[in-house]
This record gives sequence, C-alpha cells and structure tokens, in this order.
Amino acid sequence: MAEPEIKTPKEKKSDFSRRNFLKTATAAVSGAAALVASGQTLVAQEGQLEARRSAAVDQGEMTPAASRPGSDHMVDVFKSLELEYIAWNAHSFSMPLHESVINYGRNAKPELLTCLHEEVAVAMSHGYFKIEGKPMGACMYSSVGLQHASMGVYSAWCDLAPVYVILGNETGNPSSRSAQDPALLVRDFTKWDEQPVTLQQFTPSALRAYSVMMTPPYGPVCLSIDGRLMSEMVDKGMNLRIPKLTPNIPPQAALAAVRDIAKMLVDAEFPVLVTERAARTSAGLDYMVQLAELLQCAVVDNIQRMNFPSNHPLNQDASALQNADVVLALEAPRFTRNTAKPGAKLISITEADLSGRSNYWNFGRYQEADMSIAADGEATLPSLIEEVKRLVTSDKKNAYQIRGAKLADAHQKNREANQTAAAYGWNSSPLSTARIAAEVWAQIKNRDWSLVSPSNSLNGWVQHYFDFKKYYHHIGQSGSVAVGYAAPAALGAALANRKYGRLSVNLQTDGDLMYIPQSLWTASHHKIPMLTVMFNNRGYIKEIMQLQSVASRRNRSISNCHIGTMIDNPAIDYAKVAQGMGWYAEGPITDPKELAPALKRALAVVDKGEPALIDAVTQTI
Ligand SMILES: Cc1ncc(C[n+]2csc(CCOP(=O)(O)OP(=O)(O)O)c2C)c(N)n1
Ligand SMILES: [Mg+2]
Repeated sequence: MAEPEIKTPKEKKSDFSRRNFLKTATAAVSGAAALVASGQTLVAQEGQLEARRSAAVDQGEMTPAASRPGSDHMVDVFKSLELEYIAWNAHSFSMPLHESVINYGRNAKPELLTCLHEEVAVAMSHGYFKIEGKPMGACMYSSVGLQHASMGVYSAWCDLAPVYVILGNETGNPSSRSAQDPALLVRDFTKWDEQPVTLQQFTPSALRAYSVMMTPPYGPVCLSIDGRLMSEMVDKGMNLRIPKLTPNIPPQAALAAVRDIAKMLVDAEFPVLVTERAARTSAGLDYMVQLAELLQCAVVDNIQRMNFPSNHPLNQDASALQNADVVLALEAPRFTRNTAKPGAKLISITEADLSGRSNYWNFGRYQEADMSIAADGEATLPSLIEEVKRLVTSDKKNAYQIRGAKLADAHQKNREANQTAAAYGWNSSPLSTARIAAEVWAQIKNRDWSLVSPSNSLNGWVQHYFDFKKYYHHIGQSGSVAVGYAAPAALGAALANRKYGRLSVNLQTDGDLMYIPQSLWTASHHKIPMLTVMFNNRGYIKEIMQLQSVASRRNRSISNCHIGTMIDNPAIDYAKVAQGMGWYAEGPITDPKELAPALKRALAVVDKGEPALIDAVTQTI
C-alpha cells in the first residue's frame, strides 16, 4: 500500500513581529511572557524593556510604579512576615500576585518555588517548618488546587504544623475554578481562614492568619485572595500600614500546679516521662534531657518529634511503664493509663484541649488523669525543672543515681538484643532493612546530617542505628500516616537544611513516592541537595501484611495477597524515574556489597549541591 502523502502546512506569519514587539511598552510587557522561549532571550530583552517602560511612563502610556497594584502591597506584607518561600502551582487567578512576587519582590523572601502539584506545595511547607521552625507559603487555585492539596493540609493539621495556604480566588466572575467559600473544603482541619473583601482588610487578615497559625497548638491556615484585590490599584487614601507582628506567648501551667507536679515526680519511686511532641522546638529537647537527668527517670518517646536523644541511657521502651507509679504525659494526649502499672498516677500537660476543632487522630477521646493541665508542654518545662531542682535533696540524688544506672543497663541490653536481630539476613539479596540502615549510617555518621523522612522507617532499624541527638536530626513522623506525605515533606526539610550546609537524608518508601513523584523535579529545578535512598520493597508491604492476616484468620490461602498490594510486573525503575527529572541516580541495587560504593558516589553529587537517588531493592519485611 502506498504511504499517505504528508502535506507540509503553509507557514503562517505571526502577527507579533519583533519590530511590533518593541513598539509599545505595554504590548512588550504582556507579549514577552507569551513569546519568549528561553530564559536567556528574556534576559537579553529585559534591558530594552526597562528603557521602553520608562519611556512609556514618560509618555503617559503606562502607570508609574508609585501607583502600584494591590498585589505589590501583598508582597510587602509577606515580606514583613518574613516568608522565605512560597511554594506555588501556577494558576490564572493569582497571576497578578505571581507577577508581583517575581518582579516587584525580586523573587526573594519570598522566593517562588515551582511545584507540579498542589499537594507537593503544602507537604513541602510542612517539611520545611519541621526544620526551620517557621512557616512558608503554599499558593494555589481556590477550588481545584485546594482539592489536590487537601490531604497535605490534613497531614499538617494532624502533625500540628503551620502552613500558610494562599488561595487565588475570583468571585466577581465565577468559574469552575473559583469558589464562594473556598476554605470550606479544609475548614475541618485548618485553624483559621479568611477571605478579605478589601485591600485594607487584607493586611490585618494576613497577619492574623500568621498569628493564629504560630500560636500553639500550631496548625495550617487559609487566606483566600480575590484576584480583584490583587489588580486593584493602591490609592493614596488607603491606609495600608503594616502593623507590627507580636508573637503570642504560649500558655504555661500555673506555678502552684507546677509545684504539685514537681513534688509528685520527686517523691515517686519510678516516675516515667511519656511524650509525643514535648519538643515543639529545639529548646524542648534540651528541657526534656534536663528534667530526665535531674530525676534519673525513664523516658518513653513515641518520636512524633525529636523529643529525646535515641541513645540516651534513660531512653526506654514502653515496658518501663509497667513499673511506673507516676507518669507525666507531656504533650501525649492519647496516652492512656492502662498501659502503665495499675494504680499509677497520671499527670497530663497538653495544649490539645486548647484547640477549638476536632481532630480524632491527634487529640483522641477523654484522657483520664489525676491531674490535667491545659498548657503548652515546652513552655511549662523550665519552671518544672526549677521546682524539681529545689526539691531534690542529696539523699534523693543518691537514690536517683541507682535508678538511673538500672535504666542505663536496660537500655544497653535492648540495644544488644537488636544488634543480634540485625544479623539475620545481613548478606541477603534483596537487601535486609537492617543492612540498609547500617550502611547509610556508616556513610553519614561523621557529617552534619538530618533525616528528612520519618524516623520509624526501615522496620525501626533507623532508630536503632542512627544516633539521634540534635533537634534537626529527624523531622518526626507525618502525623496523619497518609502516604504521599513523605517525598514532598523531605524536599521541604531539605530546602530548610540547605542554607545550614547540612546533609539531608531521605529514606524513601516506594509506595509513598509514587503518589507524588513529581516532587523530584522540584528538587532538581531548585537545586535542593539531598540523598534519597529508596526503601524499595516493590509494594505496599504494610497492606500486604494486613491482607495476609485477614486471609489467615479466615483459614484461607495467602497466595493471592499480592493482588492489589504489590508494585511489580513491571517493577518500577526508580533510578530512571529520577534521572528523567534531572537527578543523579543509580540502581536498582540488589547486592548488599554494592550499596556502600553507590552511596559514596551519590554523596559526592549531593556535596556539589544536587539531589541524588540510590534505588535499593529490599526485603519485604
Ligand atoms: C493517602 C493514603 N492512601 C492509602 C493509605 C493506605 N496505606 C497505608 S501504608 C500503604 C503502603 C505504603 O507503601 P510504601 O510507602 O511503599 O510503604 P511500605 O508499606 O512498603 O513500607 C498504604 C497504601 C494511606 N495510609 N494513605
Ligand atoms: Mg513499599
């Protein structure tokens, strides 16, 4: 059969010749974005544009900079809040603000970060906060963008992390992407939201959003901005003064209550400190160590945050609670006394009940306690430490030393038992999870490192091998246990680590990455250095195990349980996925001996300021 003839269409002349392009400044400014193919061309034209702009202003064709658009003022407000970054997914309603950020604000503080999905923008902000201790912005379309982002907002809420969600909306000209009340979508899991209707209202709304978000318990907020306010010209008569931002002092327990708690702890035979998030900042970690060492008491940490050093001799597993006569639950509102020795007294200090909204996962049901204080744990610790110091006599100190020595012994035995367990399958192919944790640790231990993924990963081996001491050594868990959080949160944390020159290490599960793989591109685009090691068990292993146990309980075969749970046939080549998005990547690695040399090569790339991925194929358990 004869091949069909392919006709070349006649070239059409563009209406927009280069000559026309420079003819009027207004046309040039709008046309540049449409026509310019590369950044270099844009730079070359920029000088000519600038000259044309001032000529156009002189001739009355353009408005002078003094009468600026509302979005410039918004940038001033964001600058006053010291937002270092706004993670952004481009959308038409916020184009005026987008333009102000990159041109008027010179794309610095805040710098716009290009995200290829709104969930990346929010989770990235979540992870950034966990290292930096301050929020960044995440900007998206009010209806369709926020729907994509909603799980990320939910994770931030569950994890008590502030994220400043900025929504571009358009109410004057409703469309499928606008919404009458956009924040409604996430109102059940945000702390506060607002949609100012005038530019004057914008300023106090933007500050209030910041203030609410950063008052413990922290949480995400939504500021919805109508495009009309962004384009409206600032009138001299408008009072747009930006007020001073004064952070709220978090509530502390009253001194009388603190004295009672100190007495109970000092007089107890076996006090135990239990915590989820006592360390809201790095100061909380120092306080926890001080209090535990003063009392030489056990600390049971469920590591939602970096609350206590992992290798500290007083760090104990939950079995310590069986000896407790007094338990102090510090920001552990879900702790129930039935895991402690019967009759143990429970004291709870938590900000949980201070939050006005429901959060089933994080805040749980009623916590039965003998003493319950609605206050911020970290803010209360300094006075508690002082009161304990006053009450500890030298006799007590001696008794405490004996208690501490016994705990150190138990800690050591625990570690040794783990060491024996780690030896199983050490040389297996695919790799054992213990082996990966050990190999990664060997490569990073002499550096200034930060684990930017959940620290309970690799079947708990990370907690065993890594020596978590400093606050930034781990960012804790997700809060929501939602997959699709870890990859972009790691990216945000790595971004925050970048300016401190810290090595960011991401132990990345395969299932999680495939929810949101485009986060890899943002890392290479913005040159965010990080080492990602795939914990690639080619499946949803937590799910397969559950499915197997359901089948076993029903006396049925487990041989079909790979259906719907394994990510195999074809196996995903993560090195290729990453390379396709600009990463240095190696793998799949199945021989454990190959892992260390590959990690070294990847670290050499990370040291040059770029991301690198090693795909390690691992045992399923
Ligand atoms: C948003 C969301 N969807 C589904 C789940 C159910 N789920 C829990 S763990 C898991 C598997 C995750 O796979 P991976 O990240 O590879 O971790 P692995 O279980 O293999 O260690 C899934 C799908 C979830 N937690 N969150
Ligand atoms: Mg997996």
